[in-house]
Amino acid sequence: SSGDSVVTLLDYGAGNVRSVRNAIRHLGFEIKDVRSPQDILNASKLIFPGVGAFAPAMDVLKNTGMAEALCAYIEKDRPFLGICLGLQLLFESSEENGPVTGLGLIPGTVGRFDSSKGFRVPHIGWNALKITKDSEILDDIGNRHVYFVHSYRAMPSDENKEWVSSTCDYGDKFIASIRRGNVHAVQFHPEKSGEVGLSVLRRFLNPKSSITKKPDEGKASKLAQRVIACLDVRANDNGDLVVTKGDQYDVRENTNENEVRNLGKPVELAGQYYIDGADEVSFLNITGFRDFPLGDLPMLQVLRHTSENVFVPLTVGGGIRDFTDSTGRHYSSLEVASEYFRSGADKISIGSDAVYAAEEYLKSGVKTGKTSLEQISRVYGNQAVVVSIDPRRVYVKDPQGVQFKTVRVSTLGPNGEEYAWYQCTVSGGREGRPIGAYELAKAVEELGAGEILLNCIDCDGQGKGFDTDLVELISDAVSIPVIASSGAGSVEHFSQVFTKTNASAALAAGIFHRKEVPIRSVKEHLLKEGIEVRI
Ligand code: 1PR
Repeated sequence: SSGDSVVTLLDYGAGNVRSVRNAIRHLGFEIKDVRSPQDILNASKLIFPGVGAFAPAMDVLKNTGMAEALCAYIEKDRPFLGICLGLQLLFESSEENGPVTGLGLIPGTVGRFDSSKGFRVPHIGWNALKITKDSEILDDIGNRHVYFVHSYRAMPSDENKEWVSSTCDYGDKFIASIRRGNVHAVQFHPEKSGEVGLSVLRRFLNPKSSITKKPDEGKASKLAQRVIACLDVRANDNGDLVVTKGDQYDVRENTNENEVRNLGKPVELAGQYYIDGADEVSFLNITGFRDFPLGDLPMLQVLRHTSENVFVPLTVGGGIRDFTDSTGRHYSSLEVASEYFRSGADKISIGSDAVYAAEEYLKSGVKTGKTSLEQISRVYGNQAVVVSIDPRRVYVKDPQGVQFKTVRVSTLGPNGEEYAWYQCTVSGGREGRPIGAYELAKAVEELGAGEILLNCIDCDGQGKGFDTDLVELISDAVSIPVIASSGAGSVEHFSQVFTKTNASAALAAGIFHRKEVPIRSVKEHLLKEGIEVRI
């Protein structure tokens, strides 16, 4: 094959680089995988999408001789693009479980974001950049947002300023990209940054064909509020996977047949939402609590196909737990999650199993390290682990004596109750558990959740707006991002939840599936209301 259309990919097997592969192929390039240090030295273009944690990545690079080859390749000014950890590893050291020594090509230490400044860590979401020098690959970015997901960052200094090509503001003004000659690295994820991200990759892969123009300097922005499209997926009675949508979690039609409501095909709808400007797409395998997902190969197929054309983050949930099949073969929740990641998920979300884990943890006060939540976040990082909460409102007359955190509700209960607590449920809302959403949220944050998807059974499918009492309660209780879900019926509901609460994202399903409110209208409305969004 002609050298020009081949790009060499350094994948040391620590996680999901499927989306990077998909993006490269989408742009018409072939991928050659690095098998030996020599492959690095022979590359004509090298992409290094670092995944996982700093220390294990450095260990692999050193033990395989690839660290030396990488340094030699970069010192010769050969075309290089590092992504995320692939940027951080170029620095002298990192504080991540460290200090740990890095490749030492760029002066500086990679440190953790300081969550005490009131900024949620991990930094997840869309920001614009401040371009500080001509870096060619960023020429199409201008004021547009790109997608970040990380807890550690490198900071600009006098020592490394010749490298820094853009910065981003998130509590700290950190390094968003570096460039020296043919050597580039970005902290954000071009493979997950929509069309803008693809343009970054295209300019790296194909520098000659890029028209040079004076780059727009951009302006660093606040973190954009995300709008997420959610697809509840399950097999219908014919065994076909369909996008369905419940009414307070009841997904069956009110007909004699009582069939599962069918709102479309998962891959098609996800592709449409990407084009329409969704900042993320979530799939929830809503019968995963009873059907084993690895027996449910169509769901993995859905992820594989979706990730070929959807270049924003994908989350998948449902059925992530330990499982023993009918032949006695045991699958750990980590294996289930790994299969989801390998198939194209960027994040997994855990529902029922996180409730049991939180109950245990609150009872014993001990982190066993064995729960699915802990295991998956240890291996893939907490930014890859979402906990999905399915609470139901329980009104009370008097908060005194209620053992769960109550809120004063903005709309009185059916018997004039002024207070409520939010009871967590498992198995798709079928069973209430002795734990509140507030208690659960705090516990799962400690156990390693990186984000909370906050549903509300009372509001689901009602189109009357988000439960802002609940969203306020939870988003103020934790320092990880909270996604408000359930009840969106109009564009105003989105601005309400963002102005009344500290939600980082808002998710909707029904209004998008029924084409009642397009994603674009939601974004335009938020923009008009002065709320930062990615357009
Ligand atoms: O318990 O780990 O197997 O995960 C099961 C997952 O499936 C959980 O994330 C749970 O929320 C979800 N789930 C289970 N049953 C249902 C159901 O509807 N019968 N769906 C279900 C949850 C809520 C949202 C919905 C929003 C927005 N659905 O996904 O998309 O409420 O809807 P709206 O905008 O139309 O109001 P496990």
